[in-house]
Amino acid sequence: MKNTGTIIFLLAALVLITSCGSNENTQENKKAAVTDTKEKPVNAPVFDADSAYAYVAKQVAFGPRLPGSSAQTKCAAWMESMLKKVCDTVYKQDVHVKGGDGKSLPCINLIGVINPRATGRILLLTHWDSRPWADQDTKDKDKPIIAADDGGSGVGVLLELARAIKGYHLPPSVGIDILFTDVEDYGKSEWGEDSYCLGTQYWATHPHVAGYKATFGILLDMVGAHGAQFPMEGFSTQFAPEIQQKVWQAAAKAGYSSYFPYLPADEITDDHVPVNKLAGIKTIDIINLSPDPEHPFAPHWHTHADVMSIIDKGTLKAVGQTLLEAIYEQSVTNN
Ligand code: AHN
Ligand code: ZN
Repeated sequence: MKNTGTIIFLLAALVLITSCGSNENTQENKKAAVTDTKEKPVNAPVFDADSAYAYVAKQVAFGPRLPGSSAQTKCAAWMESMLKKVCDTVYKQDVHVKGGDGKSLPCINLIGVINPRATGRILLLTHWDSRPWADQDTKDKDKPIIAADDGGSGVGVLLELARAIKGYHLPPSVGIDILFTDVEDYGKSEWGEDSYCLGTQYWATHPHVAGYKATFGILLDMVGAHGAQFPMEGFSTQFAPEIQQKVWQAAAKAGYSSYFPYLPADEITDDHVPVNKLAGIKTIDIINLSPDPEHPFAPHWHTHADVMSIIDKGTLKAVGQTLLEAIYEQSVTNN
């Protein structure tokens, strides 16, 4: 017994001495190891453009998503069910907004939240409604457009992005909020700039969570067309130049500089304006623009040519992969 006790004592002393002697080193090693994990970039997941394309097709199949239509309620129910599969919490704002013509318009905003407790948050938004008029077309100007690109493409990209994140380890310090905003395109220039973006104006003054803030926001608008170009939209450069730089760098890193040229472009009154001005969240717009200030939008814009055949998987991929790159890059710098 005595011998055993002595042996145990000697062993314990040995362990103590050894650990004391190497204490500093061990601490340093630990620190180095932790720093290594923090600084090691988490590779972004792969964006599946086939899946994004299928989501756009599904949305378009509901028909024009006009305020008060059954396509509006059916499409909203589908988007809500899709968000519920890949987000931790889903909020629905089922309200009425006032159109430029004075009409009371049903408006459904959906918000999907990933990692709700994270204080560093990225807001990703896009409108999902269809323009009720094809005013840029030569015929059937008073009929609604299908809006595959201008209303469908952003939803397809963001649903697929959320699905990709769900199957991958997004660090818990990064939160993602996906806002599908309604009644963006019920505007006319003669009614004033404020006649656009009604759903976002509502959300920016009545956020899904009181006092909601995000670190920054990214708006997607017309991100699916063949031959799309995303130069640096002017209001984004004014409101959030550092976010614009970050996203364009992410595009370059992902290999999509040909879609995201470092070129200044027109200022577009779009959903990012109320998010910046009313919600106070630095937000940029990724929007298909031509360098010609006389004709800033693509030829299919607000015409009956805005249908599935205009959608290109290569464009969806460029935008989706760039966003994933920017998000997972953020997760490195956030820590
Ligand atoms: C204006 O035409 C003033 N703004 C463009 C906003 C918009 C409409 N984006 C898509 N459709
Ligand atoms: Zn539009």
